[in-house]
Amino acid sequence: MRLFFALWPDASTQLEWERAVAPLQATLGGRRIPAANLHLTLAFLGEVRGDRMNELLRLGDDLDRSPVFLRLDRIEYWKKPGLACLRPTEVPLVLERLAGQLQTGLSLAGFAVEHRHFKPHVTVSRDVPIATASLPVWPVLEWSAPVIALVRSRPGPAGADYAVLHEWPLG
Ligand code: 2AM
Repeated sequence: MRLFFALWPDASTQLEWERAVAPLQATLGGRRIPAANLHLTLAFLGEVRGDRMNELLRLGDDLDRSPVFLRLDRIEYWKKPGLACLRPTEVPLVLERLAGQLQTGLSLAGFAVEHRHFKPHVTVSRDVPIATASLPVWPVLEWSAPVIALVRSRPGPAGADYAVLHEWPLG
C-alpha cells in the first residue's frame, strides 16, 4: 500500500479552497486537483506492507495533537515538479514540531522517510505549463486543521485516488 500522513480538511474547506484558487488555476493552466483530494502532507511513506499498519496506528496515537492553525495566503509555483500549491507564509512552530515528531517516529520504527526539509503545502494543480512568481491569495484562507489522517493513495484514471484509513482529531 502506498501511504502518507496528512492534515485532512473537511469537505466544506476543500470546496472553499477549490473556489479560492479557481481563477488563478484558469490563468496558470495545468491539471486541477479535485476538491476531494486537497490536503496537506505531513510525511510521505511510499509502499508499506499491510502488516505494518498497526505500527503506524500506534505511532499516530502517540503524536502531539495540539491545534494547528494556518493562514494559507499565497500560491507558489514549484518548477521542478511543475506544480502550483497553496502555502502559509508563516509556518507555525506547532506544525514544524508535528512533522518533526512524525518523521522521527517513522525513522525510529524503520520506515523509509524522506529527509528533505518540510515545506507545508496543498497541491492544487499539476503539470502547470506557465512559470510564475508567488501570487497572493485574498481573502487569506484561515484554517484550523481538524484531523491528522493516515491516507492510502492509489493511481486512478483521473489522477490519484485517496482513501482516509484512520483519523486523529486535533485540538
Ligand atoms: P505533492 O503534492 O507535493 O506531490 C500523496 O502523493 C501526497 O504525498 C502528495 O501530497 C505529495 O506531495 C506527497 N509526497 C511527498 N513526497 C512524495 C513522493 N516522493 N512521491 C509521491 N508523493 C509524495
